Amino acid sequence: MYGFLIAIGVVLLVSIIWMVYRIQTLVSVVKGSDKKVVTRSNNINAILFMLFLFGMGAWLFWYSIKEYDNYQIPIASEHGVVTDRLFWITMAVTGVVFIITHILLFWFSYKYRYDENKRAAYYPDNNKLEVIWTLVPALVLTVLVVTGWKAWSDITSPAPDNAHAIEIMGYQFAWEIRYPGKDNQMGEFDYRLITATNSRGINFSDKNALDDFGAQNVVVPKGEPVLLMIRARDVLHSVFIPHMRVKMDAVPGMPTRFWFVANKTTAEMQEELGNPDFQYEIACAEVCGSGHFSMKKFITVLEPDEYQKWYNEQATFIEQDPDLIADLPDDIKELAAIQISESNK
Ligand SMILES: [Cu+2]
Repeated sequence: MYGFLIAIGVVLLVSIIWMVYRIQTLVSVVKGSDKKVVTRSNNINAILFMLFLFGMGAWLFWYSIKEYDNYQIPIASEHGVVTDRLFWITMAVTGVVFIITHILLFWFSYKYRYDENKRAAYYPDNNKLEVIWTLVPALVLTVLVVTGWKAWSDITSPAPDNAHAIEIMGYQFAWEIRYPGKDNQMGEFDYRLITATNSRGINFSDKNALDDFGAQNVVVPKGEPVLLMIRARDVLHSVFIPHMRVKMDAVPGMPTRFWFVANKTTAEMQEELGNPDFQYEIACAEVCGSGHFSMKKFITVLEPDEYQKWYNEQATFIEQDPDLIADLPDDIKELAAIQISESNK
């Protein structure tokens, strides 16, 4: 509310200043001294253009250098190398064009400001020039878009058959993680089944759900494909794993996915960074409400054999809370009992 009032105040203040300026100009027009005023305000504006060019330019360079390390965090996934290369190529191409065009934009505004003694040259068109400045950007953009599209379709294409499926569901304000259990088949879900004890809405009458289990944090094996099955329970969220260069929206009612191969274990990254406390982080990259900041999880990358060991040690949802299937038909309960006794062997 205060922000809104302050914004209105600023708008009013700016319009008052502008009105005063207009009145001054009108007065000088009436007095017949308007030419001088116009020349002076043109000169002031021309100088402001140059000040802006150098001021903003210097700030931009300073900021880019200061924050450079944040653009360069170590990569821990296979496709991350491709994504980063694309990012820097695009940055270089658009950066060079941005710098040249902005220097020209501000420099021309300064150099060609109003001058009584100058006459503009009549130069209506130049077909050759127009063809060049249409074709060159079109070609460059086509190359950028096609390579970007290829990288994108590699990421979003169906995951390999041997991929480890992991479900990550966003809600206000946390993530819930689910593994498909020994059968590697994720059980169905339905939002109508969500209760206080079944927060993910898992459909336990689907036999694939009987061995599903939850986890506090995401654990994945190194060097093997991982498929993130992403969904949201309430509003838009976004799964962001900076070191893996993974980012995908979590959309209510429209599951999304992202598959990747992590290629450095947490232990290896801790060694590389010289930081024994380092953990890969998962953050929510969609401002999803007042508790957005708390949507933080860790993702641990283990060697495949360590991962298998961890995987086999997890207790299923039903083992932890047998009431989940209390109202279901007897054959489901029997199946669940058989699975539990097998896993305890
Ligand atoms: Cu969120």
